[in-house]
Amino acid sequence: MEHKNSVVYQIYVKSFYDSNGDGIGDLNGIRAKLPYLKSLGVDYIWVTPFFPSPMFDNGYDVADYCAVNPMFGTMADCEAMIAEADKLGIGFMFDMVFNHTSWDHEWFKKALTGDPEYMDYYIFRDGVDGKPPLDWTASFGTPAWEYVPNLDKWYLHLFDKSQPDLNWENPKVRDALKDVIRFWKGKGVKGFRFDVLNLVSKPEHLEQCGSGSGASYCKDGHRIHEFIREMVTDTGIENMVTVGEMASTTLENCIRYSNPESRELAMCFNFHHLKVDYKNGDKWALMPPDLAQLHGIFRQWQEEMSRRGGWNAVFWCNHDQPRIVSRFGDEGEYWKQSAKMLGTFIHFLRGTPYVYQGEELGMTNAHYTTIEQYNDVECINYYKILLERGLSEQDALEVLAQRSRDNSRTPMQWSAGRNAGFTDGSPWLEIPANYSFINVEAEEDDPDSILHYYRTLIKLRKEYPIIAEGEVRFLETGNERVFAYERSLDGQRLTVVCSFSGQNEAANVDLKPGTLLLCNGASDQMARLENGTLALRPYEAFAVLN
Ligand code: TEU
Ligand code: CA
Repeated sequence: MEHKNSVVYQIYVKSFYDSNGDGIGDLNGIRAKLPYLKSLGVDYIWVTPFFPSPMFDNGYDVADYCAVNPMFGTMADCEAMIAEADKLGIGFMFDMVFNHTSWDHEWFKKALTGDPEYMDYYIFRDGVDGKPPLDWTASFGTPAWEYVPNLDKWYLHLFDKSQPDLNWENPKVRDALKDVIRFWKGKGVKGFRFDVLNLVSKPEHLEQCGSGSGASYCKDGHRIHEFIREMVTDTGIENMVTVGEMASTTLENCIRYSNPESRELAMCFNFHHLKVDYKNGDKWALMPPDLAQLHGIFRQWQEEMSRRGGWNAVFWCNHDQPRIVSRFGDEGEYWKQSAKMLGTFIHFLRGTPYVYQGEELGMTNAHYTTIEQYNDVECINYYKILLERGLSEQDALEVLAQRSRDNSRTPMQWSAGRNAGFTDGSPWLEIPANYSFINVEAEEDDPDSILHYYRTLIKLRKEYPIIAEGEVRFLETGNERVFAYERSLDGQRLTVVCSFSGQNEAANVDLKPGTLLLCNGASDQMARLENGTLALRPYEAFAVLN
């Protein structure tokens, strides 16, 4: 399958490139930067929602699935963007937010007038003694049910209250969503990303659920595989690049979602590896990453998916995650080495790698120090919750500085010029000061840059089939800070070693002499073998082919 050999680049449109000086990235901005993306070597671009939206969740609250938000451009701009990418051999993947609509969507507006046909597009229930039908919390920290006085009913929203959940039990809803896929397919889109797709099948006996996180009751629901297969086969997208965002899913389900035999999706995102620094599973409680756990998760998922025919998206970054170099790497002395090491680890794994805008530059967290600098609804809600929990303002801001989704949403750093070359106007979100040296222009000029290293990572996948197709096996290194794995194909072997440590480390890896495909230091700094033990420099990474 073609997607195994591909690399996907994710664009957060609002922060990518502003073509008209209003401080907001737009579709013509993407168009203008297509040559840059071509030079990077990526095959697909996943672009986050740019559809009409009141923007309570920055576009993940869609008011019309088949139109363009004027803030981002016009349908003509969109068509031109698709056509120009096509000429360069790059395909677009559009982001389908099908678990919920915006409350500004015409379906929901009709539902609110009491029209029974449209009320059945959503999940309305009676309350219990003036309280919501269930004591559920939504993902952004609020209750998951909202009261509508004129209907005397409550509706379910697993995210913001401006994002009412759709009722997938209603075949009219499923059919309407299929039309959206057909619409964009008709415009020449080559693939789709499905937002929180594994939450769409709600529990059969909703009223009997317990209390707690609403999403935890809805994940991988009883009709989920049926719904996905129906959507995919009815719209004829089985052979396109499709990826489902699967919140808190299981390995078992991910294999089923992505195994070609089940005719569901090409691949899945899951996030288990990005929770290893959540204290007691709480995103808003800080803890250094548990590397043993991180290793265990990768080992289990990689090996099982490989053995049983599943396929995953492999990634560190997206628009919901803090920047990886700030998180599992080092922003200081080992900024370059650690960013390259993290890229190496992901790109040689079994799966389709995703690069999130700016990751290829080693962009860092935002380092905001006041609540006014933030924009995202989730972190603004949680700031209040953290204060209610008794944290001081300073401690709450420290948590946000590490966990806010805005860390990844700061504008793309194109140059050391005004506003990092992102806009001529004033940027909608503040740009970190380090754009003076972390930017595309500077890194184009530096042969040793993170940007050039990512280019090489992407190119190697095209040159060595073992990277796309090989089996994977994790190796015991005897050091929990040093990860090693082996890919194998037709008698060939690729050994990848990555140190997740800011110190010198020793590790046991049975390394046979071979061709050094890539390493993140000067070659004389490459891992040294002493009596069968590897001596590794801080954040050292390399790959050897035998
Ligand atoms: O995210 C779904 C999701 O569960 C998260 O990644 C979520 O943002 C995080 O767990 C909160 O801690 C998707 C989109 O990627 C996100 O931007 C949207 O806000 C969300 O769905 C709702 O559409
Ligand atoms: Ca703009």
